[in-house]
Amino acid sequence: MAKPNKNTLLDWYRQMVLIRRFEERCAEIYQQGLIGGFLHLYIGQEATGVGTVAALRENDHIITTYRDHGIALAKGLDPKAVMAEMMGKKTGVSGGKGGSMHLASRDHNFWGGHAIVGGHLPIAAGIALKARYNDEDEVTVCMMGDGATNIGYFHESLNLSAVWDLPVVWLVENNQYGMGTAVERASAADHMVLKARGYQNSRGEGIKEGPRLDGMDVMAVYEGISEAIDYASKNGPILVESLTYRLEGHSMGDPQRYRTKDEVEEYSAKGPIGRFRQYLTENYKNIESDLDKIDGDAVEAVNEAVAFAESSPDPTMDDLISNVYAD
Ligand SMILES: Cc1ncc(C[n+]2csc(CCOP(=O)(O)OP(=O)(O)O)c2C)c(N)n1
Ligand SMILES: [Mg+2]
Repeated sequence: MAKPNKNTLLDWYRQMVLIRRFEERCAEIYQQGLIGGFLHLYIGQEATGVGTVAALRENDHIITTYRDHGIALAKGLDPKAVMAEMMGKKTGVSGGKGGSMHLASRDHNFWGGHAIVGGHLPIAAGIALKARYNDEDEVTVCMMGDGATNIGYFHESLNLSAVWDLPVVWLVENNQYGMGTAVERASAADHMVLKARGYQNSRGEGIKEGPRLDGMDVMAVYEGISEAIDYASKNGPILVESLTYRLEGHSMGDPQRYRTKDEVEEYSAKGPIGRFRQYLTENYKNIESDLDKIDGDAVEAVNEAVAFAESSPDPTMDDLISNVYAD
C-alpha cells in the first residue's frame, strides 16, 4: 500500500468537499423540482467513499447502492454529466434514463448505482466470478448498507463468494439506520462483520471476518480497504465494516422521528470533512490557502455542473427505447 503524500491527501480533501457541495446543491434544486424521483444523500459518509475509491487498484471494480453520488464523483466521473443525470438529461452519465440512483460508468469500472436493496450483491459476485474464471487479478468492492445485510441477496451472494472463492470485498457501510430502523432493531448481529462466520467451514475457511473501520476517517478507510483488497486478491472474499453516520435524512422529505437532533449534532461536530481538514492543518504548514482554494473550486465546479445540466436537452422518444436490449 502506497503511503499517501501531501498531494494525494489534498486530492482526497478535494473529492470530499466536491461531494458535499454537489449534494447540498442537489438538495436545493430537488426542492425546486429540477430533480425527480428519489434523492439519497451521502452527506456524512464521504470519508468511506473517498477512502474506498482511493484504495482501488487500476483494474478493480466497484459497485454500490442508490446512495451513489459520492462514489461516482470520487471515481472521477465528470460532475457535469453526473448533475445532468440527476436532472434526467440526455447528457447524463446514463443518458438521463437512470437518475440519482443509477449512476454508472463502464469506463471507470463503476457498475452503479442500484435501487433495490441488496440487488447489486449477486451482480458483484458475477463481476468477481469473471475475474476468477479468467484468472485476472481484479478485485470487486461491493458496498452496501447495514440494512442490506438482512436481505436474501446477501446470503445468496456471500455464500457463493465463499463456495467459489471469489476476489470480492463485501463492504458494509454501517450508518446505524436502514431508513428509520436502527441496526439493533433489525439485525441479530450487532457487528456486521460477524456475519462472515456464517460463510466459514469447520476449518475456518471461507469469508474472512475483516475489520470494523472508522468510517469517518478517510485515511483509516484507505488503509483498511487497501489491506482488504490485497487479501481478496490473494485469498478470496472478505467482509469489512465501515462505521459511519448519515447526517441527512434517508432520502428527501424524511421527518427523522427515529433519532434526536442531539444525536445528529454530535455526529455533525465530528464529521469527516472538518476532521480531515483539522488533521491537514495540524500536520502540514501553510496548507490553509490550498484548502481554501479547493473549497472555492468545488463551488465553482458545482455551479458549472448545474449550468451544463440545465442547458442540456432531454432524452428523445428514440432514446427511451435505445439500450434496452443488448445488440
Ligand atoms: C428490496 C427492497 N426493499 C425495500 C426497499 C426500500 N428501501 C430503500 S432504502 C432502504 C433501507 C436500506 O438501508 P441500508 O441498507 O442500511 O442503507 P442506507 O440507506 O442506510 O444507506 C429500504 C428499506 C428497497 N429499495 N428494496
Ligand atoms: Mg444504513
